[in-house]
Amino acid sequence: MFVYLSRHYLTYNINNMEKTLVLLKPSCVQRQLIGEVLNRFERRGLRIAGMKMMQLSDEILREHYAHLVNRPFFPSLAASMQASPVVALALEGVDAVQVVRAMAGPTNGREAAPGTIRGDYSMSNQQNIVHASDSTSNAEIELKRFFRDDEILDYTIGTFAFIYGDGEANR
Ligand code: IDP
Ligand code: MG
Repeated sequence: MFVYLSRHYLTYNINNMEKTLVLLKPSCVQRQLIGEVLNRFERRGLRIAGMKMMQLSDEILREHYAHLVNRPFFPSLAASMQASPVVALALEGVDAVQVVRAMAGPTNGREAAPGTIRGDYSMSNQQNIVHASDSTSNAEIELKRFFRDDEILDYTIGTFAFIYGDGEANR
């Protein structure tokens, strides 16, 4: 009875779903790896809540990489991010921020473990295929930077009950 009640409580009173921002960088788009990388997120069970292709402006890049604008490599980083359109993704899941960062692997592709996106597709510290938000607070800020509210779609996927166990995921 207690178990039933606590599960009931979890199911109906806590929303533990997170959304995170991913950018498929020009190093992904130009190497025609969009489908392959997207496939990994889908297979993992993350819901694609938003997706669009866009050419990044100087303004959005200076904001997005504000922590790096004074670094000597910033002009080269900006050029690499503007070399072609990128694909912006809003991905949703339980602990999605941490799950997606782990899937991306560390910044430098040469140091990333095989099995991670960077570890499987990148040989570079800069041309490293994906951006992924590094915290839940940054994810919120970054999602607002790249998506209007009406571009984030609140639909359910039919396999939801087979992606999470009972009471584990609450939308
Ligand atoms: P992250 O993408 O793993 O979060 P950050 O330190 O936030 O790494 O850096 C943002 C991006 O800037 C990296 O993904 C990479 O493309 C680029 N970058 C970081 N450090 C260097 C560097 O030392 N040289 C060139 N590019 C860099
Ligand atoms: Mg970062």
